[in-house]
Amino acid sequence: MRISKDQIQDINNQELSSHENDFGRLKDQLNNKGIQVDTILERLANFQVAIPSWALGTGATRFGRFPGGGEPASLHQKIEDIGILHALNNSSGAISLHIPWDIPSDPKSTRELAASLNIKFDAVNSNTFQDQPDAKHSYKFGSLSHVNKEIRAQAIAHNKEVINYGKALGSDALTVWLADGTTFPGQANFRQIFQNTLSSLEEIYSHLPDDWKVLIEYKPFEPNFYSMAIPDWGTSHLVASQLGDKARCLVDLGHHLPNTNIEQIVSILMMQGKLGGFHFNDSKYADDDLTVGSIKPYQLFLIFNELVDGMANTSNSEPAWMIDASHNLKDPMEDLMQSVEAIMIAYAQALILDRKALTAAQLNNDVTLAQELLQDTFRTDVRALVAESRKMNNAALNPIQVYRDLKIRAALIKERGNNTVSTGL
Ligand SMILES: [Mn+2]
Repeated sequence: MRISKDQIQDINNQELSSHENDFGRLKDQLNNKGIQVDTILERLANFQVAIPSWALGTGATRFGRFPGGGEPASLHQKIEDIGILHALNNSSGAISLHIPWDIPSDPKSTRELAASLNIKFDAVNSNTFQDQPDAKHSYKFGSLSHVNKEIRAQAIAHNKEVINYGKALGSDALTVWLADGTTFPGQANFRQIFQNTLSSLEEIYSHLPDDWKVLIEYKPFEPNFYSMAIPDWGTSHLVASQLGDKARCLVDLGHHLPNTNIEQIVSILMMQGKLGGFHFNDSKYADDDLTVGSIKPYQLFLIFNELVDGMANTSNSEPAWMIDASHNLKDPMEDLMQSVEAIMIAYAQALILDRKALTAAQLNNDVTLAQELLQDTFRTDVRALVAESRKMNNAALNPIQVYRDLKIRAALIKERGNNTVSTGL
């Protein structure tokens, strides 16, 4: 199903005068600080966050899954759902495919459908953390790091196949996240795990087209609980450096031990030109995959502060942005809209920060002023700014409200039924 610009405009019109009051006030406030509001609106409008192909269905914990109805049953239905999101929020103009959950069997028609909805193909993701029904070998004891060369070869071939699918769709990056590691001390030799992983990645790297990147994701624990093959940004950076310029690190917010200073990692990776991808989610304890900004919005702002600073002051090209969260309780579409909104708010706040004043405070060791500048920015309600950037592009002033007013979930259930199950987690 699709929604029209007219449907969105009709609902926007009911909110228009209230929005214009809010935006007018904020614009005056920002103008008084010498901030170029038009430039910021343009940057917000251009910012696109990829939706992973598996995120449109209800996720699950290891204890159970409670599907919500009307889930997309095919890749094309998933793209249609992202089309609805993008029409509503103007910031979801990309999809990130997970293979083999979403194999594009007819790339031409898939490309045409996505183009008609103004959706691009972001990084493609390989999956060697599950065994596939037709697989010759099991990944129970690892994939790219496995002690058995034949099993490594199967995992390497899978990654090359994923690159080929991505090429057919116009993607330009491969994301590799490995579940490889050990759960008990003594299970394997750390150096051997690293060397096998690196040499497997070298083979995959040699299959990358010239204008492609491979993004190396890291995670400290889970599913393995003693060691992971690529546990942290240092190992990811080591691997990416050894592979070459087309290899970059990928930061996933949930893939850090509690209280890790992620903004510092972002800053240093960008200084090195090595931050290639970014996965958004939020967490209270570990890799909880919660809605972006639902637990630690100030941390999200501090991270965006470094991302914006890095994009302005380093040669690091813009990372591939993706939401990597699981939607177990809420309607996945509503959850994704909340996540995108949180991202846009943090981005807008980072854009309005007075960076000159912050630099001056840092050079004067004025710790109090530095904190005042950051917190004053974080406490500025920029929601009207984000809404205005949507309005300028005929998207919804309030995406969730329009989604609910148009009764989109009910229409999807009517179209697809209550029992469709989306491929994915
Ligand atoms: Mn991730």
